[in-house]
Amino acid sequence: MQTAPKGLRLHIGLFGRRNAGKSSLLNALVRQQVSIVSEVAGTTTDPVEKPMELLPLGPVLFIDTAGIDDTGALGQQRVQKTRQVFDRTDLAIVVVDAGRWDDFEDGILRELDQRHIPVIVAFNKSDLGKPVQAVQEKLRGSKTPLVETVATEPGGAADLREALIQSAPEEFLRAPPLVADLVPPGEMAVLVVPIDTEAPKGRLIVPQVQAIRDLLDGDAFCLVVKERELRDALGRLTRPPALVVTDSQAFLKVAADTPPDVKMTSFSILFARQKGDLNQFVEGATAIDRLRPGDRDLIAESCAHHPIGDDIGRVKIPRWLRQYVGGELRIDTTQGHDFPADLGQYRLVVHCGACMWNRREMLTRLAHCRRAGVPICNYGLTIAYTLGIFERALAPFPDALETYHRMKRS
Ligand SMILES: Nc1nc2c(ncn2[C@@H]2O[C@H](COP(=O)(O)OP(=O)(O)OP(=O)(O)O)[C@@H](O)[C@H]2O)c(=O)[nH]1
Ligand SMILES: [Mg+2]
Repeated sequence: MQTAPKGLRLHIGLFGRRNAGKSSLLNALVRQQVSIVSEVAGTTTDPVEKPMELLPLGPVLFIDTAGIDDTGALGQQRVQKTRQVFDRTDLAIVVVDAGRWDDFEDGILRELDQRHIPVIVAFNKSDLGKPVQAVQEKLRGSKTPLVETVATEPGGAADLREALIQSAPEEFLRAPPLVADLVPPGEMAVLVVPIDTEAPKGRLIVPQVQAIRDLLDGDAFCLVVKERELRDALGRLTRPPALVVTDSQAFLKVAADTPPDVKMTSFSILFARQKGDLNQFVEGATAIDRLRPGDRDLIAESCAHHPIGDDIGRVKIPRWLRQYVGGELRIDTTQGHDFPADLGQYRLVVHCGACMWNRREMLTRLAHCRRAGVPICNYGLTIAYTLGIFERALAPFPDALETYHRMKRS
C-alpha cells in the first residue's frame, strides 16, 4: 500500500505558526522521524511529504509545511510554498502553539473555509498552556473539531488520529470511477499501450496500471496491446470489446483500427473525468476553434519529468495545435504545483491528465481558470479535437457529448 499512487491518497496538510510543533505532530502521527524538529523557528523550509497507511481510512499523504507567520525575503518564499499546499489539501490540521490564538489563526481558518477545506484544530503543547475558553467555544460553535495534543509524548497525538478519520471528506471514501462503470462485469476492455522511447523501462505507467486495477475491481477483464497489434487482437475476439482505451498519442491509428460501433477513448480523458470536470474540459476544447495565429497558450503538466525526444507537452501538442490553427502560437509550459497567477494573458490552458494529483488540486485549477474566464482543456481532448475525432472519443460519456453539442449550437 505504500506504493498506492499519490493522486489517490487523502492529502492532509499541517499548517500554523513557526515552532508550533507541526513537524513534531507529523512524527507523532506516523511514529517515525520523517520531519526535522528543533527549537529554532523556521526549521521546516520546503513542504515535506510522507505517504502512509492510516487505517481505516487507507492511503494518505501528510504534508508538513513551513510556518506561515514567516518573515523576511526568504520567509516570503516559504510562505508562498506553504500557500500552494492549500491547493492540494483535502483535510487541514491547524496547529496552535500552547493555546496561543489571535488574528493569525482566525485568518488561516477563514482562508481554509473559503476553499471549503475541512479543518481540525490541534492545540499542541497542551502540557505548557491551554486554549482560552472563548476560543474553544467559538470553534465548537462553528463545529470545527478541536483536539489537545502533546506531540513530544508517546500517545500524545491519539485524539488527533481519531479526529482525522472522523473528518475525512466523504468524497474520499467514494472516489469517482475511472473506467469500471463503462465496462460491465464479464465484459472486456482493450487497452492500447504504445511502447515508445518515452515509455519507462520495465513497467507500465500509473494511468495504465490504475485502469487495469479498476477493471479487475469491476469484475471486467482486459487485454493490453501495443497499437500495432490492435487490429489483429480485435480480429481474434469472438465478440467486440465494451471499450477501447488508448494512449492519446496513438489516437489516430487506434480510431482507424477500431470498428466504428466500438466505443473508444483515451487514458487522459478517463483521468479528465475522474480528477476534474469533463464538461468544463469539453467546453474548453471548443475554444480551440477560436484560436488565432499569435495567440498565447499555456500547457500545464503536473509531473516534473524530464522531457525526452518528441515530448507530448512540448512538441506534439503544440504541433497539432499549430497545424489546426494554421500558424504560429506562443506556447508557455509549466510543470508541477506552480501555476501562473495571471492567467488572463492566455487564450487556452491545456492540462495533462494529472494522474499523480488528487482531485482537489485539479478542481482548484479548474476554478482558477473559470474565475479568470480562460478556457481549460485536457491533453487527450485537445489531441482528439485537433485530429478531428472528438465526438468519437466522447462517445462513452453521453453527458459530455451533450455539452459539446450544446456548445456547438450556441
Ligand atoms: N513542551 C512541548 N514541546 C513541544 C511539543 N511539540 C513540539 N515541541 C517542541 O517545539 C519545538 C518546535 O517543534 P517543531 O516540530 O520543529 O515545530 P514546527 O511547527 O515544525 O516549526 P517550524 O518547522 O520551524 O515551523 C521543538 O523544540 C519541539 O520539541 C509539545 O507538545 N510540548
Ligand atoms: Mg517544522
